[in-house]
Amino acid sequence: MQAGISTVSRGRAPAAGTGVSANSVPVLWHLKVSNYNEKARWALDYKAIPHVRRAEIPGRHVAVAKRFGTGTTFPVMQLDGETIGDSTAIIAALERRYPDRPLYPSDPDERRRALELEDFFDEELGPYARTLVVHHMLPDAGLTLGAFFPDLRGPRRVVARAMFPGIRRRFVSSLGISAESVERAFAKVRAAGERFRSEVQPSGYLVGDRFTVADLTLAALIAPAVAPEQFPYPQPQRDHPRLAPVREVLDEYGLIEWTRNLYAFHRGPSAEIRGTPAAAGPVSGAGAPA
Ligand SMILES: N[C@@H](CCC(=O)N[C@@H](CS)C(=O)NCC(=O)O)C(=O)O
Repeated sequence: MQAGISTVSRGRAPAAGTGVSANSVPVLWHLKVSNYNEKARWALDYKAIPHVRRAEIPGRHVAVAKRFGTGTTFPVMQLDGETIGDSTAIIAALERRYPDRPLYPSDPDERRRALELEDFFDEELGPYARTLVVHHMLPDAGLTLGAFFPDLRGPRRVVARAMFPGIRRRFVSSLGISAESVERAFAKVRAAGERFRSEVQPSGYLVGDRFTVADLTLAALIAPAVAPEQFPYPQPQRDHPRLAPVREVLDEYGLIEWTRNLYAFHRGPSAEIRGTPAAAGPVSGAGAPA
């Protein structure tokens, strides 16, 4: 989504139970595995902005986002009394509030190109890369649960495994996974690969000769398929044979190596403030996977 047109709620009270004022440090409501959530996290970490993270369960997050009044998607960020519900708008707000270590180029033409590429990959790649990752994981209950519900342990994991056929159906229906949508997703990922090839500069970056929001967006959106070492949460799909068809397509365009290199050079340490109370969503009730 283009900067400036996402939903923002102003002056909302901080979520009950967070123990953190929405006016003190940024609070990121996120999903650990998700590509758009990684995009927002990476921006916070790249700029070394101390922040609090609240992880939600995939599926349950939709109700949480609705309660915030920002739409139905995560990530959602609380910053300076505003609640922002879109990764592009989150990065735009961070750029304004924390201009150091800019992700936007200072040159106006380069800036326009970087924002255009961010929007292109958000709209034309992110949802399709997600479809392919989920589709290829779903036949394997352990792999899917390990990636999407990394905090499930012991008896809760046993229950989730028993309920997995239902969980799988929810993933399929919420993402609209079918033979046609998977075929279309492969075509979209190929088209994004072509765009990458035509835009990448001799520097190795998409715009000019330094890391920008365009690089961050592309790498974050395919990170669940590439599973780079520096991804901050468990990636049981790393090198997993089930994901091989997705990796093969990305590899045709050099995107596996490019993403791994970007992560190695630019995905620095986390700026998360740890030790705050565990996730306590503004909505109670059991999570409904994806
Ligand atoms: N344009 C949004 C897309 C975010 C998005 O699609 N998030 C997914 C998780 S990866 C989601 O929350 N989906 C729930 C829904 O579509 O209702 C952004 O950039 O933040």
